Amino acid sequence: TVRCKMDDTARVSTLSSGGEDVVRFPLSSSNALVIQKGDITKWSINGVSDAIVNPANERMLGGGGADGAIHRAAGPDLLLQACLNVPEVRPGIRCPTGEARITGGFKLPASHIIHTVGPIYDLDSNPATSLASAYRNSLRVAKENNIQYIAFPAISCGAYGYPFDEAATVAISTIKEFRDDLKEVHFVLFSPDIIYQVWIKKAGELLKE
Ligand code: AR6
Repeated sequence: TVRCKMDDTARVSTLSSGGEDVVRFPLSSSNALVIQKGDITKWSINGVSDAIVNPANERMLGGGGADGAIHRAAGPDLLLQACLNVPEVRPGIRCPTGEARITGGFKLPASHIIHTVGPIYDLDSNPATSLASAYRNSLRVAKENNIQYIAFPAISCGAYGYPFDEAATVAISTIKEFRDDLKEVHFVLFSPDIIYQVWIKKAGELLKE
């Protein structure tokens, strides 16, 4: 059920991706940004060319928040082994901040997981650049692997402390750059509810013609 009222820039539709309050923003004639509430571990469009993005840390071996939920839902042993197979670039580091790596989705409904690492807001000297890189590299890895549908959480907006409004600006303006490369880019936003409201408002502002 769609409970919120949107302005003319948004067309409301329900998708079979398990979320609530789904709002669709057309990016071009052939693709769209979709914003919804929900649990990203439940998301899938076709289970073949779809990927969820995991807001991981540089070790890439699991953690709390969405990362913990994704590892549990994918099958912890299977996903941990796949992550261990990702080569270290420095001792203990598999995915430096702003970069992205891909693994299978194992027991998840989505076929792939793209692991990326957002900035720790208070420790990064240029958090907006790092966050934009995390989105951009996730989208690039998706494209290289023929992913057509991708779902992001609000990277860095939990444990990593990124202010929601600033994060939404970076997220949505970076996705705009990729408008022709993927069929649909989704945001699946979990908690707190205000993140969803901030994302919808920002998409309305940034995606206006
Ligand atoms: N589906 C969608 N979004 C979720 C889910 C879910 N199942 N669970 C949480 N979120 P966080 P970060 C939201 O902390 O800030 C981990 O320990 C959450 O409410 O998961 O990038 C990693 O191992 C928040 O809005 O990621 C790293 O060490 C958003 O996802 C560190 O946390 C991001 O919160 C990464 O921190």
